[in-house]
Amino acid sequence: MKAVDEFTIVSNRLPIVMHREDDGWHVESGSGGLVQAMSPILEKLGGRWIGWPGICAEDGNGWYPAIAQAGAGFRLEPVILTRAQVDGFYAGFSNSVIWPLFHGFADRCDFKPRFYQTYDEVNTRFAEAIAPEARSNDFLWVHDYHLIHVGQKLRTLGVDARLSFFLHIPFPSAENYTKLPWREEILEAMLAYDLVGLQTGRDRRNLVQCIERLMPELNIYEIGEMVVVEMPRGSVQIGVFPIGTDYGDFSRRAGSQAATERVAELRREIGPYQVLLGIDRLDYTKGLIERFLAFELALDRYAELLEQVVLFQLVIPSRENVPEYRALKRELDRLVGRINGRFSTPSWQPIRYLYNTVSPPDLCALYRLASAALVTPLRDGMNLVAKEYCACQVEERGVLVLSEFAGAAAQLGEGAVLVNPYDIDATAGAIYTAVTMADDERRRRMRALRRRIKGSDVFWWAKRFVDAALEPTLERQVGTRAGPFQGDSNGGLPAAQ
Ligand code: GDG
Repeated sequence: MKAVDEFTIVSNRLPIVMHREDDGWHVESGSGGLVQAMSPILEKLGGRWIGWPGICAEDGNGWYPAIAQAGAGFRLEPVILTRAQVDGFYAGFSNSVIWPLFHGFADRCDFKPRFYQTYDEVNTRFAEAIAPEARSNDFLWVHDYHLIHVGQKLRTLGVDARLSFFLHIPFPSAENYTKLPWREEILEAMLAYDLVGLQTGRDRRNLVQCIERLMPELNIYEIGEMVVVEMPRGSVQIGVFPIGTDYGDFSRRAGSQAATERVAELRREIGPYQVLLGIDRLDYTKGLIERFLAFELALDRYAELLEQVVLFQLVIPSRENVPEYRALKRELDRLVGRINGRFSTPSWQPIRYLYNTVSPPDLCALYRLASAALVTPLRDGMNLVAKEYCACQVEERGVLVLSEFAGAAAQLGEGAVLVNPYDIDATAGAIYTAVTMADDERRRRMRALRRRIKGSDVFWWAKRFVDAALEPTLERQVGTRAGPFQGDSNGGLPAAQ
């Protein structure tokens, strides 16, 4: 394997949250899937993390000393953007074009040309921040849909390090992707990396179909676990790398004495009911409306659930400056009010709804306490909540109700109760199945899920990705025959993808 001088992680947000108080700026560690996944790895390996700190050029630079002191075992390098850049790049192109399109919601896209221009400009800013310190032997790993163009910009700036990219969200079908006015530009930018990683085999099939359709002159074939696309400057590998969670940490925390005490406290606060748990960022892709409707239908249909179950739904505030998200929040508030109004009794309220974040210890205690987790997104790259829930189920009594449209379903389909979240009727039935499932079946399913999640945790994921980037299939397999791309590979992973 090639020696690496330095690891560099690049993502839209630095893994911190900054806030100003009377005595100056303060830094806290951030939340979200990417932070959960990357922090332990960089803490272990050292290096630098480059990203936007969440504050704008207009806020002055009094925050700088606070950032310089933060970062556990790695350097944090902020990319400063103006408010207008953040608007066009983050709220605009990233979250009003790529996010909806890649999750299959083309009619929610706002294809304003100025959004794309700002996206391109901000990606250039990122590349300019990275390039001066980048060396040939560095490992540069760019994350997610906000920064697809960074690799191409780095090449233009003469950076010759190996460049890798991982897409945390789904890659859409060619039918949806080709609606994008900048479809060639985005695809060309993805093919400027040496390695492109996707969450599932389905995402990779979609990407390859888009390349075949929009760039028919390119040669595409399969070697080992990788799909290889030959580009004029060299070949690009496209791999399937389902992201995992830090299983060991979650299960240790959930099994601790502190968690046992917190579970008992929560039990006293919530009451003697079976807890159905939902934990999601505020987002229309997470299927929250459909989930509440399914829960309402279950209460209507199965009288034995009344005064027996509580849906504990935590919604994490997110993207509140995007109008779509504000409208979704209003709709959720209305729906929760209606359902609680319809079914509550003096001693029981069917939905406990928190629009907030909780501390990591509380998160683990909730995961351990819940009889079932409702993870029912309409589309999701992976969904780490599904995996964290199982990691924390140390007593192996919980049931995972999982959408077939979450990337996690490709790995966890056998142990989970799979649902089509658009089918409100069937989801209501799945809720009933979960609540009434016999103990031995719960244990059998949860044990299988935990084994699977433990064996493909976040460190397994990162190692597979880094190995693939530093020792590409083409070098590892000199002499083996390459086959044409068949379109049905699951990337060498054991489960159907
Ligand atoms: C993207 C993709 C993909 C949530 N609430 C609290 C809290 N969290 C943490 C969870 C979990 C993370 O946030 C959410 O991760 P997800 O995977 O569910 O979703 P996205 O944020 O949309 O992430 C997704 C992921 O990237 C990784 O590739 O799986 O498909 O959309 O880790 O634990 N943490 C704390 N308090 C909370 O209140 N401490």
